[in-house]
Amino acid sequence: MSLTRLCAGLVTFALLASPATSQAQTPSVRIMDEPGKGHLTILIGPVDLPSMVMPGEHMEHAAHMMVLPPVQTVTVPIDAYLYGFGFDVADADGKPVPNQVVHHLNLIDPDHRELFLPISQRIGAVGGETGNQEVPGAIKYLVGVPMKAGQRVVVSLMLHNPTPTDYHGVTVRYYWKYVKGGRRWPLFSLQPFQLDVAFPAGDKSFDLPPGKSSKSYEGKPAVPGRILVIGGHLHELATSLKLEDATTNRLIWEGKPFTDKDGTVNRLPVGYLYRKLGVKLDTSHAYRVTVSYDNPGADTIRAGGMGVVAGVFLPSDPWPTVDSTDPLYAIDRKHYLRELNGNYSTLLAEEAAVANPPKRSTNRSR
Ligand SMILES: [Cu+2]
Repeated sequence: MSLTRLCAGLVTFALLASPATSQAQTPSVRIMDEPGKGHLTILIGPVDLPSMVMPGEHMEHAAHMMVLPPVQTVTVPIDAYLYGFGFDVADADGKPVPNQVVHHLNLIDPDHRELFLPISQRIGAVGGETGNQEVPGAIKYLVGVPMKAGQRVVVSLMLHNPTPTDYHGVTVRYYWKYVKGGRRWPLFSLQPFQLDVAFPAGDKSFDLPPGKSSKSYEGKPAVPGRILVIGGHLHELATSLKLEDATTNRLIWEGKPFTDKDGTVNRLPVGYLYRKLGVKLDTSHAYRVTVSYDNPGADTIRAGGMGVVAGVFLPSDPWPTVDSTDPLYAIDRKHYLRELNGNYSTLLAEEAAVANPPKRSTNRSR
């Protein structure tokens, strides 16, 4: 069994285990400005990562070694426009650690909404297969994602170690490349967006039945504008990820996963749509993300699937603020803070149980 598929299967297990690990070290999350490099850097660690690979043993036995540093919120120190990102991992001695130890890193802005849903905005996500990316060429001097000093960012990281080597004192360093705010340029403020087949809330992984299957989610954008850059994330055995205008049945983008020259599976091409001035989104239309899988085995792969389109959007209206009293906002926030676990229907059931606790029998002495 391949590591990628296995690790995907471990996600749900790890989320249910609380606390995930007993660490001798206390990992922290901090953000810092590195003006010399033009980097706004988020550091998470240190964390010990013993190898999950045990000779002659089945990998499932190592599931408890999924490492979840606590979810923390940091405050952006400067006004900046972001035009790219990257990440690397180092051990206690500063030696490089393979990027594949990062299972998922999610960066969430709790004060701005998503394009297609009234939930917190996803402003960054990487996994071991994600390369470093930036807006190419001179475009970065024309566009950027605005960040304001004082803005909050929620940082959620899941680590594992599918390599045969133990790593100690591991720190993950995620950095945004930026140009300073307060200039005449960038001229255009961009917004990141995601449309996930497992929206509106809850765990983003789902089971893969044998054979061909697909999963979709549809939403309407809150503001009109243009998609300039589009890509996404999926898991092994995926055959396609696409975004369509569901109102007109027009295909906007389709990505077919490929294996790159380094042998990394599940890479998706990134579409730079600005060459045709982007793809226009209309608030009266619904847009649909669909991921397709083909599982050649006889068994369902638990939590083996994932499918999310992510991109950069040029809104033509001001970006709407969040309504923190919206029930969907609240339930999504509890999920990313790991206060609630499970898929959307599980979350709804848990919320209902809290609101209407089952009546206790009267003859029980408590
Ligand atoms: Cu995934």
